[in-house]
Amino acid sequence: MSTSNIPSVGISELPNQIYKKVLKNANKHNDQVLNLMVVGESGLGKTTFINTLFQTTIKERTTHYKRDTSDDLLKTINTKTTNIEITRCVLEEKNFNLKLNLIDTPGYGDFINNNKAWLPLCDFIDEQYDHYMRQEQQPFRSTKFDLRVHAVVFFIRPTNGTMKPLDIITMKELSKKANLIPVIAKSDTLSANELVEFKTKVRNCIDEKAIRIFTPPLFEEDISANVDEDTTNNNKLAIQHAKQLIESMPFAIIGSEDQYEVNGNKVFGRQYPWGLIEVENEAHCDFRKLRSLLLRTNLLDLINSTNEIHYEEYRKARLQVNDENKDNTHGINMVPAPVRKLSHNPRFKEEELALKRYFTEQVKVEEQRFRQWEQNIVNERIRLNNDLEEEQNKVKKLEDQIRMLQMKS
Ligand SMILES: Nc1nc2c(ncn2[C@@H]2O[C@H](COP(=O)(O)OP(=O)(O)O)[C@@H](O)[C@H]2O)c(=O)[nH]1
Ligand SMILES: [Mg+2]
Repeated sequence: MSTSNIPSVGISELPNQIYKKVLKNANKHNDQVLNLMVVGESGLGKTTFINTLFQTTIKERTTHYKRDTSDDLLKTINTKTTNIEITRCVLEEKNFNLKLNLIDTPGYGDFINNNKAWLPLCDFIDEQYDHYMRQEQQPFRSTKFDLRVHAVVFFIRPTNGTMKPLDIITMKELSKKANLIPVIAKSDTLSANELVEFKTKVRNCIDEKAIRIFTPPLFEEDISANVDEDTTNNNKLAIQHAKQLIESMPFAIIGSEDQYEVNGNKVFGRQYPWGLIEVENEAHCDFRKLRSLLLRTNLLDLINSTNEIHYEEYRKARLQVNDENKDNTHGINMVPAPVRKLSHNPRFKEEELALKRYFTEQVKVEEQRFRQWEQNIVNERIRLNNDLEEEQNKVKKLEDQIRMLQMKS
């Protein structure tokens, strides 16, 4: 990947105060980690979005690894995946290091029975809280592995109609556990008017169903604080930017890994017979706004609210359960492992069905083989009986001959 024309994402261009806050926070924990999860039906451009985010943001991709939740036997029976795939990279700017973990979740909504399709996703988020909580209980805990999901970018199918019930309920469930950021996927497939209409529909639906989405905080009280003029102006700019972000939600996004030349500059975009749609052009889509929210202006809000609200809620709930079970723990206050709910996973359900079918067929084949074998034995017995009868007849004949001979002599 060429890195020469990648613009700086601008962590160091943050309003001064926020930049200092980010730096302070980062130094405290050495590096800052941001874990982003993408969720949505197949084909809505999640993988493309991750790659676009990399290519427009990241200077160097360090590692790539997969966390595969399937086991080999099941994979040979059903190759369709609801895996969790994690791509890691480090974003470096000045003295600031941001470790970015992008969590892709292919397979959501792909099944015939999508009942509770959100559960594997919620389970993954809970597992990370649980893992972090266990590390907090260790006596030596200076460096912690942290894969708590700081934001879930939820991809909504662009339509003229309404949102899918499965998406509504999944958004609702995810929003109880993490910062949810809904986006309208492939927004280039809607006309400008359709997009405005659909955005309104999605916003109304979010209000109606009381889905708690992440909203950039305004910090208006900072304006009235007794600070110098520069800081006040910076704060005003930050509030203005936050208001713009809120007005544009849910962000209409476009992903592309193809570059085109515009006025001598290479830009990512999608080429149509009637023109080029540019990923990073604010007049064409909200990709820049989303990237700014995630990696720039609201990076710290996402991290802090995950820690202070979502993780805290999980921790409290877990400790409460633990308190109720205290009598059984012999005074040791360890966190019990969460109950695994694999049977809710539609992928496992379908694999279970496939396994059952496979075993039923195998049993049939074996039964058939056994019957054939039984028949062979019966046939063999009949043959042996016949042989025996024949031999007995022969013996009888010989005995008769002997008797005849004896009588003659
Ligand atoms: N029109 C349009 N197509 C897109 C966009 N993003 C991705 N695609 C295309 O949609 C297809 C599926 O994308 P992919 O990223 O694999 O989707 P995923 O299954 O959600 O990971 C690919 O052919 C992409 O090139 C977009 O913003 N607009
Ligand atoms: Mg994909």
